[in-house]
Amino acid sequence: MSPTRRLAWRRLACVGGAVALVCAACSGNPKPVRVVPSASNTRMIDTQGRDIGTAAMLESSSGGLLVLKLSSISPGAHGLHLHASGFCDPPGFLSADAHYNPKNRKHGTKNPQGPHAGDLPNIVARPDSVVDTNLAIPREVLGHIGAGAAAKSLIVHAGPDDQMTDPSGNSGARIACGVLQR
Ligand SMILES: [Cu+2]
Ligand SMILES: [Zn+2]
Repeated sequence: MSPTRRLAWRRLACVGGAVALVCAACSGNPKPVRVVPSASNTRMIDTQGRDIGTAAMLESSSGGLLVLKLSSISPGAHGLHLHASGFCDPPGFLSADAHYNPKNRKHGTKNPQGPHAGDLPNIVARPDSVVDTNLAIPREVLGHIGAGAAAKSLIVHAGPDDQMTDPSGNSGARIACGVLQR
């Protein structure tokens, strides 16, 4: 690689904190991180259909990193899941369907019969109602997110997910949604 190209790559790889974090995480591994096209930049909406932030997926050979930036989320912990259908119709987001669950498991990482493939860790909104977090998405789950009919929805719930109670961890209403595709 020429010095010029190397410099260009370094500039590209270090745009934004999230990408820089990926750089740091794989500093012992020379494999480049592929940043997927803008189609994966998901707009997140609330129950009134208002734009409240974005979810972007960065991919590497080991899986995905979901970069989530939201505002107007009540402070504290909130359940977060991949739901089976790529539809976000407010106000109830019921068209998103149930948690993505191709292996017919029960809900929750603490459930002996779980989890659903779409079960993700709780996210925490700060006192200023902002969520700014990065979540690892296992490669096998990432592989199930496609375009069109294979899109999935990312749903934020009103309360925390107990990672045990079927089917949704007692996490309450669906308060934000975005369609993930890649
Ligand atoms: Cu959910
Ligand atoms: Zn679940």
